[in-house]
Amino acid sequence: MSPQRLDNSQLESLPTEILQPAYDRSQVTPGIVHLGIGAFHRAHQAWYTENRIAAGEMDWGIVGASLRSSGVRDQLVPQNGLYSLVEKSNAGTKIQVIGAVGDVFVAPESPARLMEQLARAEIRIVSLTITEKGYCHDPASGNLNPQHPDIRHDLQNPQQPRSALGLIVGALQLRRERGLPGFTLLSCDNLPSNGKLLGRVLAQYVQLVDTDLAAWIAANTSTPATMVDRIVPATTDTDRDQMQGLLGCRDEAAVMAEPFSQWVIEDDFLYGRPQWDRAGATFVQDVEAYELIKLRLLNGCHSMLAYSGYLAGFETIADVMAEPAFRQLAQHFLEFEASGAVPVPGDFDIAAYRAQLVQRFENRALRHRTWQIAMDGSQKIPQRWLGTLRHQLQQGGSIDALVLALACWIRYVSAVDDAGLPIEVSDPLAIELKALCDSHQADNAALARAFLGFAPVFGDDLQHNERLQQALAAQLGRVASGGALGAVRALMETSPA
Ligand code: CS2
Repeated sequence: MSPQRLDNSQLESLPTEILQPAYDRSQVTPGIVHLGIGAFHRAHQAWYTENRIAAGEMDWGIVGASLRSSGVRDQLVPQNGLYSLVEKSNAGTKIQVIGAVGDVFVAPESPARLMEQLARAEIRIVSLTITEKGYCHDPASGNLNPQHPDIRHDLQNPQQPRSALGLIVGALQLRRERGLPGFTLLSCDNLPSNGKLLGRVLAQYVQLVDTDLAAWIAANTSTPATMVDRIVPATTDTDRDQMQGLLGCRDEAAVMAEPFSQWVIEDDFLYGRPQWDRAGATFVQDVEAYELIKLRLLNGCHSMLAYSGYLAGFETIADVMAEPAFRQLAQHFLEFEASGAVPVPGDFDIAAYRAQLVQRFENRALRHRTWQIAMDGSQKIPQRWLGTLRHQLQQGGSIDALVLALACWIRYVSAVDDAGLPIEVSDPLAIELKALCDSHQADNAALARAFLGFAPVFGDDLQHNERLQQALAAQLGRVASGGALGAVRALMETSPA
C-alpha cells in the first residue's frame, strides 16, 4: 500500500514542532502567477509570501506553472499545494509546511489554460524563475535571440506558445482585449539587471508580434529587478524518505534549503504587492550593486568549485570545501579577484559577506551536487566570471583563479573527468562546446583561442587579450596533466591567502 500523502486532511496530525499554515486556506485568493515553480521558488519567494498570507494578506495566493514537465504538478496537486520546507544546517533542521500555493498548471499540456490564469483579473504579479536559458537571449549581449527555436515556434504559433515570453505576451494580449490592466513582471533569476533584461527581451519579442501591443505592454507592465539568494539543492529520494519519517506522511514536493535567505527588490510595482519587507525582504531603489555582489561572489565561486570539484571527483560543494586547496582557492577568488570588481554600498561589510559565504558553502547538512551547479555553464559564465575577468584584466589584477576555473569548465564540457569517466554535460550549447574541444585536442594554445573566440559566451573582445590567452593555454595544460586538484594545489602554493 502506498503511504498517505501530505494534504489538507493531514495537517492536524502533523507533529507539533512542525510549523504549518495557521490561517484558513479556503479564504486565500490568488494574486500571483509564478512561472517555473521549481524547488527554488518554493523555498524562497513562496516562503516570504506565506508569511504575508499568514499575516492576513489573503489576496496574494500563488498559482504555480511549470513550463516543461508535469513533475511538480504531480507532486503538488494531490497534496492540495502543500509541501514542507526543510531548513538544514550543521546546527540542525527546521520544518515548515507552506500553504501559499494553490493550483499548478503545466504549460505544454495546455498553453491556453495557463494564459487564462495569467489573464485573471485578480492577478497583479507574474513572477519568474525560469533559469538563465528561459529568457531565450544571447548571454553575451543580453538581447533576444530571434533564432531561438522556442521564439521561432511562438512567432509562428502564438496560440500555442512554449516560451515564457510567448505565454506572457499571449496573456497580455487577452488582458488588453478584455479591458483589464497589465501586471508587474518580477524576474527572480540569477541574471544581472534581471528586470531590465526581461523588459528588453519582452519588448524585442513583442515588436516582432504587433507594434500596437508593444506600446500597450510598455505602458501597462513594469519589470522590477530583484536579487534572490538561498541555496536550494534538488530534493533527492533519500530526502523524501527521511521526511516521511519526520512528518508521518509522504511529501513528494518537499524542498531542502539553507537557513540563510535574502531578497532585495526594486520597488516598482504597478498594481500593488505583498508587504514582503515585513517577511524579511528589502525594497530599494537600485538593486544592481547587490546583484553584482551576489552573482560575482556567491555564484562565481559556486561555479568555480562546481567545475573544478566535479573533475576531481567530489560530489557536493561541502565535499569540495573540505579539501584545503579548494577552500583556499575559494577564499583567494573571493578576496583577490571577485571583491575588487564589484561596487560595494557604503554600509556593506564585504569581508563579513565573504566569511559568511565560506560558511554557507561548508554546510554539510545540504547535499548540493557539483553536477547540478555545473549545468548550463554557457548561460551562467558571462555574468558570473567574465565581468570580473574583464575588470581584472583592465586593472592588471589577479586572474589566476578565474583562468583556472575557465580551464576546468573547458575540460568539463569536453565530457571526460580527471578519472577518465564520461560526464553527462547538461547545457544548451553542449554540442558546440564539445566540438570545440574535439577539434583542438592536443593543442592547448589553439583550444584557448577557440574558446575565447566563441562569441555566444565570450563576446568578441576577450579573444584579443594576449595575457588571458597565454594564461588559459598554460592552465589547460596543467589541468590536463595534473587534474583539477593538482592544478589547484599548484596555484595555491604560489598565491597569497
Ligand atoms: C547555483 C545557484 O545552481 C547554481 O548555479 O549557483 O542556484 C545558487 O545556489 C543560488 O543562486 C543561491 O542563491
